[in-house]
Amino acid sequence: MKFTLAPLPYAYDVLEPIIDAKTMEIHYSKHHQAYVNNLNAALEKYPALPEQSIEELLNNLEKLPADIQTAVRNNGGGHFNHTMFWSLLISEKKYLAPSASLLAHIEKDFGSFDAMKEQFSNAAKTRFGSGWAWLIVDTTGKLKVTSTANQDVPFKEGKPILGLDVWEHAYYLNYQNRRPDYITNFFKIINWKKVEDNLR
Ligand code: MN3
Repeated sequence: MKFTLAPLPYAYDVLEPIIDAKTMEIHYSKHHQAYVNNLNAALEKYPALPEQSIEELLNNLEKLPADIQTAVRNNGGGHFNHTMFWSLLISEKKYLAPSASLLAHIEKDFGSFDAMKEQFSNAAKTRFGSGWAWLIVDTTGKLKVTSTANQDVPFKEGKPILGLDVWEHAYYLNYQNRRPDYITNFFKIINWKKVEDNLR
């Protein structure tokens, strides 16, 4: 079982000035690549493990040999989360707002788009240390905001459809300690079409 780093779906500088090219380059080619390498290194110890998707691995950590569970949780989570994160960012204008049906779903579960944005932003601001803020859909179809520490994926709460990396490596070159500004600007580069695809 071996995972690979998929090509970034756009150039490093395409999200400037919200996410600068240097941050994108380091984040993708160093941090994400390291998660993939470390995940593969852990799995290489057990070549007889059955072939699984990254989601299957992360949903069944307790079935893995005990000595690689933490490495797979951290690095497999890092691989899954970053792959999703890259796909959710966009500089094109046409998907920068949710469709009418997605907006209706958000309004049903949060009251308004702004209420969801506020909950999400608060989750991202108050996640202490490193982690992620999430918009998820639970098993009943309800949208919820949550956050996780480190590279944990919120599969136990539901399916993630939008995630924001709030590790300092994601924003420090450009924003230093201004995590709230990074969060505000993130909402200007969300591909809501992709969020809706994740919901289906
Ligand atoms: Mn990251």
